[in-house]
Amino acid sequence: MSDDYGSKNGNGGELHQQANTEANTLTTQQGTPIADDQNSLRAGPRGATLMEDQILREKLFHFDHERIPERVVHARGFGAHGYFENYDSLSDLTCADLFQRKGEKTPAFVRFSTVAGNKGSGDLARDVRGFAVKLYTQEGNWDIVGNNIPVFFIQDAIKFPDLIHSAKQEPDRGFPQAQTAHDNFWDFVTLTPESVHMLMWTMSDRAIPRSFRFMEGFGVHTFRMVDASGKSTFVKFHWKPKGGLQSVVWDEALTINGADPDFHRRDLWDAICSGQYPEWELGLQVFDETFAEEFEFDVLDPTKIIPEEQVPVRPVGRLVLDRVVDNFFAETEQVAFCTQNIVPGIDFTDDPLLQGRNFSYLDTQLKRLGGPNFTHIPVNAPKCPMHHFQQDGHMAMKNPTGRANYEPNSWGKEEGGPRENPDKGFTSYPSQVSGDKQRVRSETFSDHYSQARQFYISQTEEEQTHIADAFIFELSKVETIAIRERMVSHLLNVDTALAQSVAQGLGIDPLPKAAEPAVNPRDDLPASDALSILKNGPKNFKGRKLGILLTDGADGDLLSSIESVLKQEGAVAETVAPHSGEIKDDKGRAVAVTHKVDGGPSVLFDAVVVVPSKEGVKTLSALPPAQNFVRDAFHHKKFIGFSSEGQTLLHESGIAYSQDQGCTPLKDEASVKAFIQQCAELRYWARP
Ligand code: HDE
Repeated sequence: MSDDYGSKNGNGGELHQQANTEANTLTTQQGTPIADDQNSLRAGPRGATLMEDQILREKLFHFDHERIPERVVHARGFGAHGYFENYDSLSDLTCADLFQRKGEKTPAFVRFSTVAGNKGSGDLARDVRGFAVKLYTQEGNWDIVGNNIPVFFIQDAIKFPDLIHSAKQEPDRGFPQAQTAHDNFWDFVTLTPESVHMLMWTMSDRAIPRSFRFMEGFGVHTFRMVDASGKSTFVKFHWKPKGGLQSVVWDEALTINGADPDFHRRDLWDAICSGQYPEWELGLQVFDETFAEEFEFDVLDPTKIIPEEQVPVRPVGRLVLDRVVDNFFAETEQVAFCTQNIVPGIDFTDDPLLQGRNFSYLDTQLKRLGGPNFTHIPVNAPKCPMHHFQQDGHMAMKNPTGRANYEPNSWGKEEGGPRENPDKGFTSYPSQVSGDKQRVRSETFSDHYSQARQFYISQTEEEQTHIADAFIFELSKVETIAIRERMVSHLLNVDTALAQSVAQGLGIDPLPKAAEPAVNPRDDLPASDALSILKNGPKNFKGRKLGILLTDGADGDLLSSIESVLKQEGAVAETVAPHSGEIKDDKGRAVAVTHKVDGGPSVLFDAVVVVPSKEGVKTLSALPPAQNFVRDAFHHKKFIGFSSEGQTLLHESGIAYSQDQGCTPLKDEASVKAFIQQCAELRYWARP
């Protein structure tokens, strides 16, 4: 590691650097060259270590302080750099600088995360995903700190610590980790009916995305856009993945967490490193005060959506992630998102959750990053000019020069430093504020079930089954029967069939009485296709991964066809074989093996093909992991392609492939092409 702070401050560091980098010599933090980094200083070869060893002490001191507190929520995350490209001028809506010019690119840093798990937890937990975007605009950093689900569990910030305490590991035993399948969570949410809508989302496949690349992002709250004349419009932010939506199924999630707990971070890293830059479109739902007043629900209530059928999403630009981090700690761990980081042209609303967040994020950065100068860390520093009189504090890296550190001052234009700018500067939208000071929840926030029902009826049958299964799984881990019953009593206000199937799965008989609603739920809200994942899947196999199970002597022509079709499609493949290293195909060509079969289960892939040799298939058929590879793929409704030799493995594994339209024989390039086209559907849902 080289340290160039000295040279930046112009205090003579350049000279030292020269001396040390010339020889590439290992040094202490103070720059002293180190002669021996293998042995500490001892009194004789077998004697005690000497306190005098300043090199040992410095090294251990630094090591002992490597950790900073992990985020209290969203601890597990992964970030990448990219840019936002504006499609067209939005000056009719906002004076925000980044939206003024067509084609303008604004640098961005994005961090995806789970919420409940600790930093080292698995990526495939059933959980909300954070989708936090920092836009380094020319008029300051704008953070859209959103999630992959457009609503939240609670309506008021004062309940956030309770929600998170209940979701995280229980305080006496310290488990379970990274999951909500336990009594405390379900106790809290069933006593908090405003959570019911969000629970429908977290029990859906939205909470087990296949990849960060294939999930939506939402700003959740209603924000304002303000134009140059001061006119304000309400707006909700949406990030729509160009590659379409995709989730795994629960059984896959369980296995992936063991086979590759870093599945999501590896996926993002691999995609960017191979030049397949993930992309999202930023969409706006724009509406005015009149719509807000007429809408069935309160637009300040973060447990509600505005259906896209009512207010269409207008695409305004694209977000592209094209650069991985150089250093995980420096960037992903130290990045500090703050909801209150907005820019001229963007403003808050009175959403009570957003108001609480605006206090909380700055506060948390002080705790995590240890001082008020976290904007000096490169990933947090604005990329536009900055001039202010804030000074000193821990780790101050960018220190003002000159005499003036206050204003007003009379030191003249040059020496006196920056001045406020009423024309360009941020001005809050002058919304009317009045009311009695009181602790109260607006009655317009009290319908907790109608949109939960709307979400449910918008799902395909398959997705509805997954929701019921997820409720059953989670509640089956809840030991207190009364809590399970309480959840069913809420579901009775959402959809009777859903409540019945959950009750049946839990062995609850008779059904409890429906929970007493604050206001009667409506059953006239129409289904919205935008709420289903399966109705918004990809149109091709681009960016997806094929698993190729093969052996020595595999059909080289078929392998070449697979390779070329995947390349045309923009998809990738990994190979799985009985041994590591490489295999030789029947043309003698060496093919690198990505996974030995017991370390490469089919859950890691979007579709699979089986291409062994005649001899090789005997080996595979005798290997339980190879049998599981195809059995799991079949059970998870994946598309399976197979050569004539590969068919034997399907047969030996007891798979009913012959009548199954999702199992396709591969002979030549044309059949491979047809197979990959079929794979765009991602799963053969018709499989019983
Ligand atoms: Fe957060 N949230 N949050 N949150 N949140 C944090 O900030 C908080 C909420 C979200 O990748 C913390 O830097 C309160 C909603 C994301 O670094 C903390 C409330 C939404 C991230 C915090 C909420 C989010 C955070 C923890 C209720 C979706 C990760 C560490 C009033 C719209 C950002 C940190 C990253 C992180 C507080 C509710 C999204 C403690 C008090 C709603 C994506 O400040």
